[in-house]
Amino acid sequence: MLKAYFSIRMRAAERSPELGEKHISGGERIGSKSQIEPIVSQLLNKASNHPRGDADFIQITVEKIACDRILYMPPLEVTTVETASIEDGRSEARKILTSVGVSKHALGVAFHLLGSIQNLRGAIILNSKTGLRLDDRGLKGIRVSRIDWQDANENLNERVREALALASKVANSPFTIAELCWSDDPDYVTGYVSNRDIGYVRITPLKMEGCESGGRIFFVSDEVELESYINYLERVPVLIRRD
Ligand code: WAQ
Ligand code: MG
Ligand code: MG
Ligand code: MG
Repeated sequence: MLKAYFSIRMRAAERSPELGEKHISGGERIGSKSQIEPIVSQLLNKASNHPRGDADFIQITVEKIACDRILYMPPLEVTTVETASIEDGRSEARKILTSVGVSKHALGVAFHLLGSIQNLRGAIILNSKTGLRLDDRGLKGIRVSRIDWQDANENLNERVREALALASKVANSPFTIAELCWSDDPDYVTGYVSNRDIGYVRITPLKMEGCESGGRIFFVSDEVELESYINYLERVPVLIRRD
């Protein structure tokens, strides 16, 4: 019998007078039946004591996935660029994204969005040439889900492990030109740019400490088949493993 796998997802929010609902934290994991309990506990822990605030709503979803649909792929290669200032960090990110075909205009849109939105739950899909937003999800965005490492004991900290798995899944789609990310957590200033050719390029710092704006931008090609792209990101189960 094939081993059963479960998608285990968390989202935490706080009621906020200004924002209505403020996004605190989210998480997505895949595990076998015996891993459900420790994973739920890890996700609950992640939602609690969060620097974005005190969650007063936490939702955990556990859902069986068809294991014959799981795709396996290797992680992107990781490099780190340290710069002297946020300005330098962002200009490094722009330089790299330009080199893989993202237009100046699309970069302007992307940096404006990530520098101003403080309450984004998922990612924004932008046409890499026109900078037009292609998804219609507003602040919900597109949440990459059904993603994890096959082996939990990768020697990386939890945040990097999570972000690298996500970026590897995103980069694996032929429609992805590149991704730009920095955290919405006020205490985390490292971000990254990634795609299948450049790998996962961590850049630090990309934002100011104390700042709650951040998110993810997926730059896509003109050829994108939006529905199938979003279905891949949200629903196709992916386990990351080294070859
Ligand atoms: N799918 C799509 N977008 C997401 C997801 C997801 N599964 N998870 C987070 N986001 C978006 C959402 O807009 C969040 O507000 C934003 O990204 C930031 O999420 O190598 O920690 O979990 O040192 O705060 C990158 C660098 C850290 C890690 C990113 O993001 C490293 C990070 P956070
Ligand atoms: Mg989060
Ligand atoms: Mg995260
Ligand atoms: Mg966050």
